[in-house]
Amino acid sequence: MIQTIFTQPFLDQQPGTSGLRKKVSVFQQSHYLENFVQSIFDSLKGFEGKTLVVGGDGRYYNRVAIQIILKMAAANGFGRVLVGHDGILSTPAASCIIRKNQAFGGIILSASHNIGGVKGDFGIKYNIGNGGPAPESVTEAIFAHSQTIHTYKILTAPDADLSKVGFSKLGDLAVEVIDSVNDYAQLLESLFDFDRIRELLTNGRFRLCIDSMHAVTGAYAHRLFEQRLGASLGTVQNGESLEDFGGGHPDPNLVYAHDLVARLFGDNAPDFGAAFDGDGDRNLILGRHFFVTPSDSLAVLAANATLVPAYRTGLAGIARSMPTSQAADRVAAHLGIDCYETPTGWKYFGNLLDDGKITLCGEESFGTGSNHIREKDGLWAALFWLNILAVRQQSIAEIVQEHWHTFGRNYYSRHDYENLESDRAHALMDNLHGILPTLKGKQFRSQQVSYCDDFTYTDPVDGSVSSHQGIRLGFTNGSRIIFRLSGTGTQGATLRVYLERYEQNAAYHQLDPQVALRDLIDIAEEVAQIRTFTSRATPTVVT
Ligand code: G16
Repeated sequence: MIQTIFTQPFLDQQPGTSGLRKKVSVFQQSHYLENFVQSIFDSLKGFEGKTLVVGGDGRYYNRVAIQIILKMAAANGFGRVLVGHDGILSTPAASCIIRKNQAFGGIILSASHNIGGVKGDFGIKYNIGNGGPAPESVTEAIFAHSQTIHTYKILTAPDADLSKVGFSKLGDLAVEVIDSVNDYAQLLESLFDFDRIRELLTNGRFRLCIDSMHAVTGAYAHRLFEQRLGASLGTVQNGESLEDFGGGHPDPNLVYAHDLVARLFGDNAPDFGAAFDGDGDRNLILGRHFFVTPSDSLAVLAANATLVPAYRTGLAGIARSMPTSQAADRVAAHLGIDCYETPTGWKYFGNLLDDGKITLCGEESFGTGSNHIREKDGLWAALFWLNILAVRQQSIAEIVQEHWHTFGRNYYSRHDYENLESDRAHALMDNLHGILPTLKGKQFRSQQVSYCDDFTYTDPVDGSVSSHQGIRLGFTNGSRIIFRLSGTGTQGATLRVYLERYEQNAAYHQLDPQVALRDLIDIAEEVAQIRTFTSRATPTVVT
């Protein structure tokens, strides 16, 4: 039976950089999830009888939420849902499945790299039929509906059995439980030279270490690296997916992926290490005693793309988010292709990919991807690197250093001040806004400001305008400092300070980035008065 339930709006259901993310306890309030799901459905038109893809990263509350969503999809008139086995789909796999089945859209349950468990975070986002995150026009409509909602529809029925691959029915809704890995693994296999990668991984010399951080990629990584590519058993560490990610923080950076970092920077280190986040779309790439920044990773992948079967004929263009370093721009210029600068958020790449303007895209926040799906893709990035290594037969450090030699090095770092009092973080940003008009032409230490603004993006495909996307301070020598507040946190506010300096001279390519960026770090403090506004002397996380 379809029931119409009366409810009242929650005023805090505005999607952030990537969907709605809140503490589990917030989602557990009566009607909270239901209101948001109904707001999604009420914002869409023409889905009656169509297919919806549903899955999540397996974090705590995934199972409960999926059953609610299935019953609401049934009550609202979807014809079919494709749902991952046990409710599990990595974000890239969900994107792949939406595209492959020409589904109307998908609902992905994840709070990405945020901590999980009962006391952790939960999240939900809607992806459109191209497989990518809903654009701002849709997320704004969802939020608007959530502010006036007074009823939602749900089917009264026993839970669907998601423990077996197969078909069942919920009312008139066909429920198809699919293998979480198959389609996605096949897609990746079609892009890369698996024979060559297998040769590399089984030559008895090359050593690989993959860290799934007890998050969703465990099953995917076991299947791809150990079963399909012949890497030895044990290559995938922390491969068992757990609802609380084993108590860890599934954010693949130098701080939170400490196990992997310790191995790759320890004695007798492996040749290659990669880690992925909660929902499998982020990646960390390490060589022996070598960290590849996400910005450099995008640039190196672009420069070497023709070594990989899927990109053999070249790239249409590249895009990077505004705070990502300009290393990729140099490669694009060299290749004679366009490079687009978008706001932070994968959703801004969708139109560029759909329109064929770009082939590769990436962000400083450990996200890299291509036109194969419409989400960033952690395992794809690791395989891309392995394909390059298999062809070039060089180490990661050699490849990156050669890259710097050819293109120059964009020293880069991000300083995060997490869990700040929201008012104080906003006061800091307001102050920056206030002084923006006075900064142009000013000299700070060795640097002169050539431009300063609050970044506005006009989508070249549909003309939509996104403003207030971060404060940029550009200097005459190409260095940049960017300030923005994170849109993915669930507690207080997080200030991100992005620092970039270009160095062409190879004699200066081996500096510690924190040393190379010292002047800019000091200027950021001087301009933004971080200590005064936040009472913090140092950042929480430096990557
Ligand atoms: C999300 C978005 C990314 C964005 C990142 C950081 O990643 O999909 O595009 O770069 O958040 O956003 P912020 O700086 O606002 O915290 P994920 O992996 O969390 O979905």
